[in-house]
Amino acid sequence: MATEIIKVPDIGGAESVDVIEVSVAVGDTIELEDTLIVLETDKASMDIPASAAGKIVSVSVNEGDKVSEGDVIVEVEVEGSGSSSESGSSDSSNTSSTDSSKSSGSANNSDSSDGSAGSEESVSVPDLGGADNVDVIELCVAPGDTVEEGDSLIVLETDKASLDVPSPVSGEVVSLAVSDGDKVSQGDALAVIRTAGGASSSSSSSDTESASQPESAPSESGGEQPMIIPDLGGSENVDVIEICVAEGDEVAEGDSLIVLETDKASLDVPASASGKVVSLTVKEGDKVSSGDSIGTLAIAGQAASAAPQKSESASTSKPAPAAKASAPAAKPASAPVTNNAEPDTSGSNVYAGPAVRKLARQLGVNLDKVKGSGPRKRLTKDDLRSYVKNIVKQAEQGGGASTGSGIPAIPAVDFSQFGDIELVKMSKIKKLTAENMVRNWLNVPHVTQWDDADITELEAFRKGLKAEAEKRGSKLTPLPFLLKAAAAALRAEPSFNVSMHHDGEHIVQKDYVHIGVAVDSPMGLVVPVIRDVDKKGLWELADEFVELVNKARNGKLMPKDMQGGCFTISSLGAMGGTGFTPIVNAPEVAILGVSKADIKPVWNGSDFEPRNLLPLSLSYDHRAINGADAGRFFTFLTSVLSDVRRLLL
Ligand code: CAO
Repeated sequence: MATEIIKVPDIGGAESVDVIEVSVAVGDTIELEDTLIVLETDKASMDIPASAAGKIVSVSVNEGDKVSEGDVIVEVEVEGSGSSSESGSSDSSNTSSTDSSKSSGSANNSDSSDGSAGSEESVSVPDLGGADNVDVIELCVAPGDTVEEGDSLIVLETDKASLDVPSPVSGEVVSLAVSDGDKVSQGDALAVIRTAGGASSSSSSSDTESASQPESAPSESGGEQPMIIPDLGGSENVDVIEICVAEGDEVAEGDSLIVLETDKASLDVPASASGKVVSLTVKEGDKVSSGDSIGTLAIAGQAASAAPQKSESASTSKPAPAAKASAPAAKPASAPVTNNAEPDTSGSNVYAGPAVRKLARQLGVNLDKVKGSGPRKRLTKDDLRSYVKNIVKQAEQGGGASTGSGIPAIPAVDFSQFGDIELVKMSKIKKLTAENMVRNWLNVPHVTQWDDADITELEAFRKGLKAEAEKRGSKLTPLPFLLKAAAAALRAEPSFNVSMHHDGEHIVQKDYVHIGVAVDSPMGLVVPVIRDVDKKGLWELADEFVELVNKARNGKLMPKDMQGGCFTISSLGAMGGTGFTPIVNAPEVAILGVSKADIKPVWNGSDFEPRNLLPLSLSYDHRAINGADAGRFFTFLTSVLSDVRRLLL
């Protein structure tokens, strides 16, 4: 049977890396690139993908193990292709190879100082991440050109990437040692640049004295050096998912500058030296590649940046800062990810694999807020899921952590510490009501006005109809009168018979008058709607209302019975109270609260007269309705209730 052993590939030189997740088990069928295990160093977590498809025969690692390049991960039974083979370790090419030893490759570069006057710098090809014989596809400068530090000298192209090689110094190009179409490797002579003086004075002077002094790093020019993305193992256009520093920040060597994320790994890019961030040219969401500059670092002391080249005391050539190469010889201000064992001091101490980070970004979750349940508090997808589930649940309950408005959550309280309690399940209607109330309360800028309607005559009229009502089998409470009066007021003051259009640009003016009435049912508060109230008589309204109330209390209301309202009446008159502020039932723009009518003395100009006063409160959406409109509406409403004959007008 054909089997294949998959080993830990090149993990950038890191040794004994923690296995934090084993994603497969014996018997699993895997596809090419499926994640086998997840590794985590101090600075990066990375998925190790399958380099073969098939059925897992054995798994050689467990969660918590430590592995290095070449260790066996799994054995896979593959279809076809005869004998057993191995993959991973040395032949794997999809992980980073941030081998800092490559950075000293400038030594064999010949001294191209031509002995002419002035400070001349010999520039050599920097570390190309291990690539050799790379095509020169463009010459960006010619002898006689003036270049600034960082300007491209040439463009190289491998089969994986094209990369600019920037000038390490400012000055005049004296000569170019390469031509278009040449092939170059690390350390090859590239150009001679006559510096303008000052900036590279230390190295320039050494040049003229032909190799008697060690080369100085470019950072010594003014103490600033670019922060360069190290070798990303061939990955290009990698997402910047986090910026850990800001301009002006002091960083210590090893501090995270930014966090990157590829499909397979998330990794911190640490500072290669201590200093102050002078400029930062990337932002979250940008894409970067190996060698890209992400800003400038003012070095605190210069020893560190000069260090990599000191050993090459015979050389006066200056390798260009590795724009797209790994672990550049000029030691830019970002170091290879896996070469730094410094603790993360960036404050982003979240341990999460790339898949978890990706999911978090898709869900808009701030990982800092999620508690990790894995080793070293590492976040798992389950942690993320339960965090999101919890938030959604609380939001659905109305008063929870997230109302979508950024309002802080009401903290959870263990009430049992104060006495006996019982948890009673909320009905669906109660939960929906809570949700609607929060939504309406937060979305609608409420204004509430109060007034009393003198219903002395109305009540006399209503009581006079009692016998007739009984005969008809009807129940005539004040509510049908309120419905009729509200319908008339909506017609008289159409600014109340509107909704805000969702485009934020329009008002929807309605030419129908459907009114909802809040009904207290055993399941919770429901609002059945009576249609065309303005076209119906009192008896019809009374009967229809009773029918709807019965349906509501028996749980028989259909969704259509509760839709299309233009205005709502909420009556607590039968229960008592002198006033309350009803919440607008959006997308309606107003609601009438009805409290308990009572006989009160009213001054008639010469005497106090006992009158039956009905306390009313009118809440409205101030986006749609102005106070003056509300005043007119309310005055009309109370006058109609005071003299129902006006309904005939
Ligand atoms: N003042 C004094 N008495 C009143 C009154 C008022 N405002 N409103 C009603 N009454 C009287 C009625 O006339 C009736 O007495 P009679 O039988 O002697 O005529 C008695 O109170 C009981 O009325 P009712 O409750 O049977 O009927 P209703 O039409 O007044 O109300 C309903 C029906 C469904 C609106 C009411 O029962 C209800 O469920 N209200 C709850 C509304 C609610 O919870 N709103 C949310 C508040 S927060 O927004």
